[in-house]
Amino acid sequence: MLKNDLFLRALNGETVKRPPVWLMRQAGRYLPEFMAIREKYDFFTRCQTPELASEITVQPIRRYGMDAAILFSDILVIPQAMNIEVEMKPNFGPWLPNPIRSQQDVDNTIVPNIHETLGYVMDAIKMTKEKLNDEIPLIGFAGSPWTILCYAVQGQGSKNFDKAKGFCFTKPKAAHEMLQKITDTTILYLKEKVKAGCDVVQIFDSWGGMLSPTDYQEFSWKYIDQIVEALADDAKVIVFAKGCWYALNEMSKSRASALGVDWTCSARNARYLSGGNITLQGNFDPSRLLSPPEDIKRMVTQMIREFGKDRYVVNLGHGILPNIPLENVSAFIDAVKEHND
Ligand code: 1CP
Repeated sequence: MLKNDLFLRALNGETVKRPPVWLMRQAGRYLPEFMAIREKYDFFTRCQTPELASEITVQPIRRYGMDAAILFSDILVIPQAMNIEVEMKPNFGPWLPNPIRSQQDVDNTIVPNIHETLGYVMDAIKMTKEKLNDEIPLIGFAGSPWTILCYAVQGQGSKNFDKAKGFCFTKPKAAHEMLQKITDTTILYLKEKVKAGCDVVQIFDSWGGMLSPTDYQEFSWKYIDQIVEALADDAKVIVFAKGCWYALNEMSKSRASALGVDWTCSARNARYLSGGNITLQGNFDPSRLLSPPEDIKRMVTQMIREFGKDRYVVNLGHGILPNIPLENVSAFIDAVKEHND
């Protein structure tokens, strides 16, 4: 039994005293204790060493006491396990030297044995659960198949993922085969993560908003929905699709326990589009954490009033930025914890 199960109760739609709070990308980036580890070990060493990954996961919890922890890892461990080389270049980001551009490239990828390729993630989960000592739930995550395909084809981050979109529109058969392979791998992976101890899983569709509403259904939602269906009996599933307010209605009919909302969609509109019954998560503008602490507190209170305290998880509308003052994060978390309407 978890000592603080507020997050799980909000995902269940139960009445709560205050909404739970955690921050997307809370592990890493802005914390000095993370930067100290980052100086000593390269990115994939941090991911692949359970002692380091579990330590980075609990760092923000020790400092701020969020209501959920998210495992330190990356969405790009999936293409890596599928036989696609992925490097993380300092001050540049992901770099995939041999991107997927043809049917032959798709054929060369594999749906891997999860224990052989990603066993280190399961070890990190087990070690993190020990460190968390049943205080709060642990979130495991994966990228959506579309968002993974974006990197696998583009070969790096991008403002528009033009090569990834071009691949889907000119070689749809190869693209769908690739998306299905990523989906199959992700289902196996997330099921193992739940078995290893994750209480909740979140699917990050960071680049879903690059697609038109029609293309979104074909190239992204169709595959996310397969993952949600496959996992729903095992764990609570949250779908965060940035820029995809237009899909909230369709998503609300799935077996997801909660839907993420970014800051371009109002609480009222998100509630309306999602039918009013499903738990929503979000949607503070990450840049708004640059505001003075008293402004942050006022805006958080306002945001909780707009979403309502029930069926709601307080979060940002995307990941926390690296340049946020530590006391501003405190103001955000404290405002939620002090909330009692
Ligand atoms: O050396 C470093 O520290 C590199 C920075 C870094 C970190 C800290 C990367 C490279 N990944 C991560 C960890 C990470 N990535 C987590 C761990 C938990 C946490 O930080 O709380 C998570 C949840 C992710 C997920 C992730 N990676 C997403 C989805 C969420 C989102 O922010 O949209 C995406 C798109 C990535 C790709 C990625 N990995 C790293 C970078 C710099 C990027 C983004 C590149 C781009 O902008 O395209």
